[in-house]
Amino acid sequence: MKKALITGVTGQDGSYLAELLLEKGYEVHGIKRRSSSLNTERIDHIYQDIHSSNPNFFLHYGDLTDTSNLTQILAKVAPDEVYNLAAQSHVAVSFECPEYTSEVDGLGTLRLLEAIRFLGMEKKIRFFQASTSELYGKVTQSPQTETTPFHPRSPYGVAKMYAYWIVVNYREAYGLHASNGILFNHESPRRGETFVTRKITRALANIAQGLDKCLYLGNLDALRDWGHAQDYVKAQWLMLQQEQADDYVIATGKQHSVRQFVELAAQKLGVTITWQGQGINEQGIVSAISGDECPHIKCGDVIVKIDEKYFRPAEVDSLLGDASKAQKNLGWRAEKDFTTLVSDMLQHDLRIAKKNALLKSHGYDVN
Ligand code: NDP
Ligand code: GDR
Repeated sequence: MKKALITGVTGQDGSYLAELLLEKGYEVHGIKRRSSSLNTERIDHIYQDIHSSNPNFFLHYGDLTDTSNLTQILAKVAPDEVYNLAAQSHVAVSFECPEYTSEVDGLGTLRLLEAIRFLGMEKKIRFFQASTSELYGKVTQSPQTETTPFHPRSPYGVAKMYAYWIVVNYREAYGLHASNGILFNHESPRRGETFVTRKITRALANIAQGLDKCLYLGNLDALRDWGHAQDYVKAQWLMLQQEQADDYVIATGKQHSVRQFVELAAQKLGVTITWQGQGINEQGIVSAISGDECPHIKCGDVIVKIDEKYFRPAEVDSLLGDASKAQKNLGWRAEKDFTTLVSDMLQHDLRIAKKNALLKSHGYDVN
Protein backbone atom coordinates (compact mmCIF):
# COMPACT_ATOMS: atom_id res chain seq x y z
CA MET A 1 0.00 0.00 0.00
CA LYS A 2 1.41 3.40 -1.02
CA LYS A 3 1.58 6.14 1.60
CA ALA A 4 0.95 9.80 0.82
CA LEU A 5 1.44 12.88 2.98
CA ILE A 6 -0.67 15.94 2.13
CA THR A 7 0.05 19.38 3.57
CA GLY A 8 -3.03 21.62 3.38
CA VAL A 9 -5.33 18.60 3.65
CA THR A 10 -8.10 20.73 5.20
CA GLY A 11 -8.20 23.03 2.16
CA GLN A 12 -10.17 22.75 -1.07
CA ASP A 13 -7.59 20.72 -3.02
CA GLY A 14 -6.37 18.76 -0.02
CA SER A 15 -9.85 17.39 0.63
CA TYR A 16 -10.40 16.29 -2.98
CA LEU A 17 -6.91 14.84 -3.23
CA ALA A 18 -7.37 12.86 0.00
CA GLU A 19 -10.60 11.40 -1.42
CA LEU A 20 -8.89 10.51 -4.70
CA LEU A 21 -5.92 8.81 -3.02
CA LEU A 22 -8.13 6.85 -0.61
CA GLU A 23 -10.15 5.65 -3.59
CA LYS A 24 -6.89 4.49 -5.17
CA GLY A 25 -6.05 2.47 -2.08
CA TYR A 26 -3.43 4.75 -0.53
CA GLU A 27 -2.79 5.21 3.15
CA VAL A 28 -3.27 8.96 3.43
CA HIS A 29 -1.72 11.24 6.05
CA GLY A 30 -2.64 14.89 6.27
CA ILE A 31 -1.15 17.82 8.14
CA LYS A 32 -3.68 20.12 9.77
CA ARG A 33 -3.12 23.32 11.70
CA ARG A 34 -4.21 23.83 15.25
CA SER A 35 -7.07 26.32 15.14
CA SER A 36 -9.36 27.80 17.78
CA SER A 37 -12.40 26.69 15.81
CA LEU A 38 -12.93 23.54 13.77
CA ASN A 39 -11.11 23.58 10.43
CA THR A 40 -11.80 20.04 9.22
CA GLU A 41 -15.23 20.66 7.66
CA ARG A 42 -14.04 19.64 4.17
CA ILE A 43 -12.65 16.28 5.36
CA ASP A 44 -15.06 15.35 8.14
CA HIS A 45 -16.90 12.97 5.82
CA ILE A 46 -13.74 10.88 5.36
CA TYR A 47 -12.31 11.33 8.85
CA GLN A 48 -14.58 11.02 11.82
CA ASP A 49 -12.98 8.95 14.49
CA ILE A 50 -9.73 7.01 14.26
CA HIS A 51 -11.32 4.21 16.27
CA SER A 52 -14.31 3.63 14.05
CA SER A 53 -14.08 5.28 10.69
CA ASN A 54 -11.45 5.22 7.97
CA PRO A 55 -8.37 3.27 9.08
CA ASN A 56 -6.39 4.53 6.07
CA PHE A 57 -6.71 8.24 6.80
CA PHE A 58 -4.62 9.93 9.51
CA LEU A 59 -4.21 13.52 10.62
CA HIS A 60 -1.18 15.13 12.26
CA TYR A 61 -0.93 18.58 13.78
CA GLY A 62 1.64 20.65 11.99
CA ASP A 63 2.60 23.90 10.35
CA LEU A 64 4.82 24.86 7.45
CA THR A 65 6.56 27.38 9.69
CA ASP A 66 7.80 24.64 12.05
CA THR A 67 10.83 22.72 10.76
CA SER A 68 11.16 20.20 13.60
CA ASN A 69 7.47 19.36 13.39
CA LEU A 70 7.70 18.71 9.64
CA THR A 71 10.81 16.58 10.10
CA GLN A 72 9.14 14.49 12.78
CA ILE A 73 6.01 13.89 10.73
CA LEU A 74 8.04 12.89 7.68
CA ALA A 75 10.19 10.53 9.75
CA LYS A 76 7.14 8.94 11.37
CA VAL A 77 5.01 8.57 8.22
CA ALA A 78 7.84 7.75 5.76
CA PRO A 79 5.60 8.54 2.79
CA ASP A 80 6.15 7.53 -0.84
CA GLU A 81 4.54 10.73 -2.10
CA VAL A 82 4.37 14.22 -0.60
CA TYR A 83 1.85 16.77 -1.89
CA ASN A 84 2.65 20.28 -0.73
CA LEU A 85 -0.69 22.07 -0.95
CA ALA A 86 -0.48 24.15 2.23
CA ALA A 87 -0.30 27.88 1.70
CA GLN A 88 -1.63 31.26 2.67
CA SER A 89 -3.41 31.09 -0.65
CA HIS A 90 -5.25 34.42 -0.85
CA VAL A 91 -3.57 36.91 -3.17
CA ALA A 92 -5.25 40.02 -1.69
CA VAL A 93 -4.41 38.90 1.87
CA SER A 94 -0.77 38.49 0.86
CA PHE A 95 -0.55 42.29 0.47
CA GLU A 96 -1.73 42.60 4.10
CA CYS A 97 0.52 39.80 5.43
CA PRO A 98 3.50 39.69 3.07
CA GLU A 99 6.02 38.34 5.57
CA TYR A 100 3.81 35.52 6.83
CA THR A 101 2.87 34.61 3.26
CA SER A 102 6.55 34.38 2.33
CA GLU A 103 7.31 32.29 5.42
CA VAL A 104 4.63 29.73 4.60
CA ASP A 105 4.45 29.73 0.81
CA GLY A 106 8.14 30.30 0.09
CA LEU A 107 10.26 29.10 3.01
CA GLY A 108 7.66 26.51 4.02
CA THR A 109 8.40 24.65 0.80
CA LEU A 110 12.13 24.81 1.49
CA ARG A 111 11.56 23.45 5.02
CA LEU A 112 9.75 20.41 3.65
CA LEU A 113 12.39 19.76 1.01
CA GLU A 114 15.21 20.14 3.52
CA ALA A 115 13.48 17.78 5.94
CA ILE A 116 13.27 15.18 3.18
CA ARG A 117 16.97 15.62 2.43
CA PHE A 118 18.00 15.67 6.10
CA LEU A 119 16.21 12.35 6.61
CA GLY A 120 17.94 10.86 3.55
CA MET A 121 14.59 10.31 1.84
CA GLU A 122 15.35 12.19 -1.36
CA LYS A 123 15.62 9.00 -3.41
CA LYS A 124 12.45 7.45 -1.95
CA ILE A 125 9.94 10.32 -1.94
CA ARG A 126 8.13 11.87 -4.89
CA PHE A 127 7.20 15.50 -4.29
CA PHE A 128 4.42 17.65 -5.73
CA GLN A 129 4.43 21.44 -5.37
CA ALA A 130 1.26 23.49 -5.87
CA SER A 131 2.66 26.24 -8.06
CA THR A 132 0.43 28.82 -9.62
CA SER A 133 -0.49 30.84 -12.69
CA GLU A 134 0.12 33.89 -10.43
CA LEU A 135 3.78 33.35 -11.34
CA TYR A 136 3.00 34.83 -14.76
CA GLY A 137 1.37 37.93 -13.24
CA LYS A 138 1.92 40.70 -15.74
CA VAL A 139 1.67 38.55 -18.82
CA THR A 140 3.46 39.32 -22.05
CA GLN A 141 2.45 36.17 -23.89
CA SER A 142 -0.89 34.41 -24.21
CA PRO A 143 -1.73 31.63 -23.69
CA GLN A 144 0.84 30.85 -21.01
CA THR A 145 2.95 27.69 -21.27
CA GLU A 146 5.76 26.19 -19.18
CA THR A 147 8.23 28.49 -20.98
CA THR A 148 6.38 31.78 -20.57
CA PRO A 149 8.47 34.22 -18.45
CA PHE A 150 7.36 34.88 -14.87
CA HIS A 151 6.48 38.34 -13.55
CA PRO A 152 4.57 37.89 -10.26
CA ARG A 153 2.42 40.80 -9.07
CA SER A 154 1.87 40.08 -5.37
CA PRO A 155 3.76 38.89 -2.29
CA TYR A 156 1.90 35.61 -2.80
CA GLY A 157 3.15 35.32 -6.39
CA VAL A 158 6.71 36.20 -5.38
CA ALA A 159 6.71 33.67 -2.52
CA LYS A 160 5.37 30.98 -4.85
CA MET A 161 8.09 31.87 -7.34
CA TYR A 162 10.73 31.10 -4.71
CA ALA A 163 8.95 27.80 -4.02
CA TYR A 164 8.84 26.98 -7.75
CA TRP A 165 12.57 27.48 -8.17
CA ILE A 166 13.63 25.73 -4.97
CA VAL A 167 11.68 22.69 -6.18
CA VAL A 168 13.51 22.81 -9.51
CA ASN A 169 16.78 23.27 -7.63
CA TYR A 170 16.26 20.22 -5.38
CA ARG A 171 15.40 18.17 -8.45
CA GLU A 172 18.58 19.26 -10.24
CA ALA A 173 20.90 19.27 -7.20
CA TYR A 174 19.78 16.16 -5.33
CA GLY A 175 17.89 14.10 -7.89
CA LEU A 176 14.63 14.43 -5.93
CA HIS A 177 11.56 13.44 -7.96
CA ALA A 178 9.92 16.86 -7.53
CA SER A 179 7.35 18.42 -9.86
CA ASN A 180 5.63 21.79 -10.07
CA GLY A 181 2.01 21.89 -11.16
CA ILE A 182 1.51 25.41 -12.49
CA LEU A 183 -2.14 25.41 -11.54
CA PHE A 184 -4.50 27.95 -13.03
CA ASN A 185 -7.53 28.99 -10.95
CA HIS A 186 -9.67 26.06 -9.95
CA GLU A 187 -12.85 26.21 -7.97
CA SER A 188 -15.58 23.98 -6.55
CA PRO A 189 -18.34 23.99 -3.96
CA ARG A 190 -15.50 23.61 -1.43
CA ARG A 191 -13.77 26.82 -2.55
CA GLY A 192 -12.99 29.27 0.27
CA GLU A 193 -15.78 31.81 0.67
CA THR A 194 -13.61 34.88 0.02
CA PHE A 195 -12.37 33.88 -3.43
CA VAL A 196 -14.38 35.65 -6.08
CA THR A 197 -16.24 32.68 -7.59
CA ARG A 198 -17.55 31.32 -4.28
CA LYS A 199 -18.30 34.83 -3.08
CA ILE A 200 -20.51 35.27 -6.15
CA THR A 201 -22.33 31.92 -5.97
CA ARG A 202 -22.98 32.26 -2.23
CA ALA A 203 -24.20 35.83 -2.53
CA LEU A 204 -26.50 35.19 -5.48
CA ALA A 205 -27.95 32.09 -3.84
CA ASN A 206 -28.61 34.07 -0.65
CA ILE A 207 -30.11 36.97 -2.57
CA ALA A 208 -32.31 34.61 -4.56
CA GLN A 209 -33.64 33.24 -1.26
CA GLY A 210 -34.29 36.71 0.11
CA LEU A 211 -31.48 36.44 2.67
CA ASP A 212 -29.38 39.27 1.27
CA LYS A 213 -29.66 42.24 -1.07
CA CYS A 214 -26.30 43.24 -2.42
CA LEU A 215 -23.01 41.79 -3.67
CA TYR A 216 -19.87 43.95 -3.35
CA LEU A 217 -17.04 43.19 -5.77
CA GLY A 218 -13.77 44.70 -7.01
CA ASN A 219 -12.35 44.40 -10.52
CA LEU A 220 -15.03 42.91 -12.78
CA ASP A 221 -12.79 42.89 -15.84
CA ALA A 222 -10.16 40.47 -14.52
CA LEU A 223 -9.91 37.48 -16.87
CA ARG A 224 -9.23 34.01 -15.50
CA ASP A 225 -8.91 30.45 -16.78
CA TRP A 226 -11.25 28.73 -14.30
CA GLY A 227 -11.32 24.94 -13.95
CA HIS A 228 -12.81 22.46 -11.50
CA ALA A 229 -10.69 21.40 -8.49
CA GLN A 230 -11.68 17.73 -8.89
CA ASP A 231 -9.99 17.68 -12.30
CA TYR A 232 -6.89 19.46 -10.97
CA VAL A 233 -6.12 17.01 -8.15
CA LYS A 234 -6.09 14.21 -10.73
CA ALA A 235 -3.29 16.08 -12.53
CA GLN A 236 -1.38 16.40 -9.24
CA TRP A 237 -1.49 12.65 -8.75
CA LEU A 238 -0.60 11.92 -12.38
CA MET A 239 2.57 14.04 -12.12
CA LEU A 240 3.90 11.79 -9.38
CA GLN A 241 3.20 8.62 -11.38
CA GLN A 242 5.65 9.61 -14.15
CA GLU A 243 9.13 8.18 -14.40
CA GLN A 244 10.59 11.66 -14.78
CA ALA A 245 9.66 14.62 -12.61
CA ASP A 246 8.77 17.74 -14.57
CA ASP A 247 6.77 20.98 -14.46
CA TYR A 248 3.32 21.25 -16.02
CA VAL A 249 0.74 23.92 -16.77
CA ILE A 250 -2.68 22.71 -15.65
CA ALA A 251 -5.47 24.76 -17.20
CA THR A 252 -8.66 24.55 -19.27
CA GLY A 253 -7.57 26.83 -22.14
CA LYS A 254 -10.77 28.90 -21.77
CA GLN A 255 -11.03 32.36 -20.31
CA HIS A 256 -13.87 34.34 -18.71
CA SER A 257 -14.14 37.63 -16.83
CA VAL A 258 -15.45 38.10 -13.31
CA ARG A 259 -18.38 39.95 -14.88
CA GLN A 260 -19.16 36.94 -17.09
CA PHE A 261 -19.08 34.68 -14.04
CA VAL A 262 -21.68 36.87 -12.33
CA GLU A 263 -23.80 37.01 -15.49
CA LEU A 264 -23.81 33.26 -15.98
CA ALA A 265 -24.64 32.60 -12.32
CA ALA A 266 -27.48 35.12 -12.50
CA GLN A 267 -28.74 33.59 -15.70
CA LYS A 268 -28.79 30.14 -14.13
CA LEU A 269 -30.76 31.43 -11.16
CA GLY A 270 -33.11 33.36 -13.42
CA VAL A 271 -32.43 36.66 -11.71
CA THR A 272 -31.60 40.09 -13.09
CA ILE A 273 -28.69 42.23 -12.08
CA THR A 274 -28.22 45.94 -11.64
CA TRP A 275 -24.58 47.02 -11.65
CA GLN A 276 -23.65 50.03 -9.52
CA GLY A 277 -20.43 51.86 -8.70
CA GLN A 278 -17.20 53.02 -10.23
CA GLY A 279 -16.60 51.90 -13.79
CA ILE A 280 -20.12 50.56 -14.20
CA ASN A 281 -22.14 51.55 -17.18
CA GLU A 282 -25.40 53.12 -16.05
CA GLN A 283 -27.19 50.92 -18.59
CA GLY A 284 -27.64 48.65 -15.60
CA ILE A 285 -29.59 45.51 -16.28
CA VAL A 286 -27.61 42.74 -17.87
CA SER A 287 -29.97 39.83 -18.25
CA ALA A 288 -33.65 39.18 -17.67
CA ILE A 289 -34.29 35.50 -17.82
CA SER A 290 -37.33 34.03 -16.16
CA GLY A 291 -36.01 30.98 -14.34
CA ASP A 292 -38.14 28.70 -12.28
CA GLU A 293 -35.62 28.20 -9.49
CA CYS A 294 -36.43 31.58 -7.91
CA PRO A 295 -39.65 32.90 -9.42
CA HIS A 296 -40.21 35.38 -6.59
CA ILE A 297 -37.23 37.56 -7.55
CA LYS A 298 -38.22 40.86 -9.08
CA CYS A 299 -36.27 42.52 -11.88
CA GLY A 300 -33.25 44.39 -10.61
CA ASP A 301 -33.41 42.91 -7.14
CA VAL A 302 -29.81 41.73 -7.31
CA ILE A 303 -27.49 44.68 -7.00
CA VAL A 304 -23.79 44.32 -7.68
CA LYS A 305 -21.85 47.24 -6.25
CA ILE A 306 -18.21 47.97 -6.92
CA ASP A 307 -16.22 48.57 -3.76
CA GLU A 308 -12.70 49.88 -4.26
CA LYS A 309 -11.51 48.05 -1.16
CA TYR A 310 -11.45 44.89 -3.27
CA PHE A 311 -9.06 46.42 -5.83
CA ARG A 312 -5.50 45.15 -5.44
CA PRO A 313 -2.33 47.28 -5.28
CA ALA A 314 -1.16 45.41 -8.39
CA GLU A 315 -3.63 43.35 -10.38
CA VAL A 316 -3.19 40.29 -12.59
CA ASP A 317 -5.40 41.28 -15.49
CA SER A 318 -5.51 38.21 -17.68
CA LEU A 319 -4.58 34.54 -17.37
CA LEU A 320 -5.07 31.81 -19.91
CA GLY A 321 -3.23 28.49 -19.82
CA ASP A 322 -2.08 26.07 -22.48
CA ALA A 323 -2.00 22.58 -20.95
CA SER A 324 -0.79 20.78 -24.12
CA LYS A 325 2.26 19.36 -22.35
CA ALA A 326 0.09 17.84 -19.60
CA GLN A 327 -2.25 16.42 -22.21
CA LYS A 328 0.65 14.88 -24.14
CA ASN A 329 2.75 13.52 -21.24
CA LEU A 330 0.15 12.86 -18.56
CA GLY A 331 -2.91 12.19 -20.70
CA TRP A 332 -4.65 14.89 -18.63
CA ARG A 333 -7.24 17.37 -19.74
CA ALA A 334 -9.95 19.31 -17.93
CA GLU A 335 -13.20 17.34 -18.02
CA LYS A 336 -15.59 19.79 -16.35
CA ASP A 337 -16.29 22.96 -18.31
CA PHE A 338 -17.07 26.47 -17.08
CA THR A 339 -20.86 26.05 -17.19
CA THR A 340 -20.69 22.80 -15.21
CA LEU A 341 -18.43 24.48 -12.66
CA VAL A 342 -20.80 27.41 -12.13
CA SER A 343 -23.82 25.07 -11.91
CA ASP A 344 -22.06 22.80 -9.42
CA MET A 345 -21.18 25.71 -7.15
CA LEU A 346 -24.60 27.34 -7.44
CA GLN A 347 -26.47 24.15 -6.68
CA HIS A 348 -24.44 23.66 -3.54
CA ASP A 349 -24.91 27.24 -2.33
CA LEU A 350 -28.58 27.29 -3.23
CA ARG A 351 -29.14 24.20 -1.10
CA ILE A 352 -27.56 25.95 1.88
CA ALA A 353 -29.47 29.18 1.21
CA LYS A 354 -32.78 27.32 0.99
CA LYS A 355 -32.12 25.61 4.30
CA ASN A 356 -31.27 28.94 5.92
CA ALA A 357 -34.32 30.62 4.42
CA LEU A 358 -36.50 27.86 5.86
CA LEU A 359 -34.91 28.22 9.28
CA LYS A 360 -35.34 31.99 9.13
CA SER A 361 -38.99 31.65 8.17
CA HIS A 362 -39.45 29.61 11.36
CA GLY A 363 -37.86 32.29 13.48
CA TYR A 364 -34.32 30.91 13.79
CA ASP A 365 -31.26 33.16 13.55
CA VAL A 366 -29.18 32.02 10.55
CA ASN A 367 -26.24 34.43 10.92
P1 NDP B 1 -6.93 26.59 0.42
O1 NDP B 1 -6.70 27.99 0.89
O2 NDP B 1 -8.31 26.07 0.30
O3 NDP B 1 -6.13 25.58 1.39
C1 NDP B 1 -4.88 25.92 1.92
C2 NDP B 1 -4.50 24.88 2.95
O4 NDP B 1 -3.24 25.24 3.53
C3 NDP B 1 -5.48 24.76 4.13
O5 NDP B 1 -5.55 23.42 4.53
C4 NDP B 1 -4.80 25.59 5.20
O6 NDP B 1 -5.19 25.25 6.52
C5 NDP B 1 -3.36 25.21 4.93
N1 NDP B 1 -2.39 26.13 5.53
C6 NDP B 1 -2.37 27.48 5.47
N2 NDP B 1 -1.32 27.96 6.12
C7 NDP B 1 -0.65 26.90 6.64
C8 NDP B 1 0.50 26.75 7.44
N3 NDP B 1 1.19 27.80 7.88
N4 NDP B 1 0.90 25.50 7.76
C9 NDP B 1 0.19 24.41 7.36
N5 NDP B 1 -0.92 24.49 6.62
C10 NDP B 1 -1.34 25.73 6.26
O7 NDP B 1 -6.15 26.46 -0.96
P2 NDP B 1 -6.49 25.51 -2.23
O8 NDP B 1 -6.85 24.18 -1.74
O9 NDP B 1 -7.37 26.25 -3.14
O10 NDP B 1 -5.06 25.48 -2.93
C11 NDP B 1 -4.11 24.45 -2.63
C12 NDP B 1 -2.73 24.93 -3.04
O11 NDP B 1 -2.72 25.20 -4.45
C13 NDP B 1 -2.26 26.19 -2.36
O12 NDP B 1 -0.87 26.08 -2.17
C14 NDP B 1 -2.54 27.29 -3.38
O13 NDP B 1 -1.67 28.37 -3.22
C15 NDP B 1 -2.27 26.53 -4.67
N6 NDP B 1 -3.01 26.99 -5.82
C16 NDP B 1 -4.37 27.05 -5.79
C17 NDP B 1 -5.08 27.43 -6.90
C18 NDP B 1 -6.57 27.52 -6.90
O14 NDP B 1 -7.13 28.13 -7.83
N7 NDP B 1 -7.27 26.92 -5.93
C19 NDP B 1 -4.38 27.76 -8.16
C20 NDP B 1 -2.94 27.70 -8.06
C21 NDP B 1 -2.30 27.30 -6.94
P3 NDP B 1 -6.56 25.82 7.17
O15 NDP B 1 -7.68 24.99 6.59
O16 NDP B 1 -6.35 25.62 8.61
O17 NDP B 1 -6.67 27.26 6.76
P1 GDR C 1 -6.89 34.85 -7.57
O1 GDR C 1 -8.37 34.49 -7.10
O2 GDR C 1 -6.41 36.13 -7.02
O3 GDR C 1 -6.86 34.68 -9.06
O4 GDR C 1 -6.04 33.71 -6.85
P2 GDR C 1 -9.55 35.40 -6.55
O5 GDR C 1 -10.79 34.61 -6.72
O6 GDR C 1 -9.25 35.95 -5.20
O7 GDR C 1 -9.56 36.65 -7.58
C1 GDR C 1 -9.77 36.47 -8.97
C2 GDR C 1 -9.95 37.83 -9.63
O8 GDR C 1 -11.20 38.40 -9.20
C3 GDR C 1 -11.00 39.75 -8.87
N1 GDR C 1 -12.05 40.19 -7.93
C4 GDR C 1 -12.18 39.76 -6.66
N2 GDR C 1 -11.49 38.84 -5.95
C5 GDR C 1 -11.91 38.58 -4.68
N3 GDR C 1 -11.26 37.64 -3.96
N4 GDR C 1 -12.95 39.24 -4.10
C6 GDR C 1 -13.68 40.19 -4.78
O9 GDR C 1 -14.61 40.78 -4.25
C7 GDR C 1 -13.28 40.45 -6.13
N5 GDR C 1 -13.77 41.28 -7.10
C8 GDR C 1 -13.01 41.10 -8.18
C9 GDR C 1 -9.59 39.80 -8.31
O10 GDR C 1 -9.10 41.14 -8.32
C10 GDR C 1 -8.88 38.85 -9.26
O11 GDR C 1 -8.48 39.53 -10.40
C11 GDR C 1 -6.48 32.35 -6.86
C12 GDR C 1 -5.97 31.70 -5.57
O12 GDR C 1 -6.55 30.42 -5.47
C13 GDR C 1 -4.47 31.55 -5.60
O13 GDR C 1 -4.05 30.77 -4.48
C14 GDR C 1 -4.05 30.85 -6.89
O14 GDR C 1 -2.65 30.74 -6.95
C15 GDR C 1 -4.58 31.62 -8.09
O15 GDR C 1 -5.99 31.69 -8.00
C16 GDR C 1 -4.22 30.94 -9.40
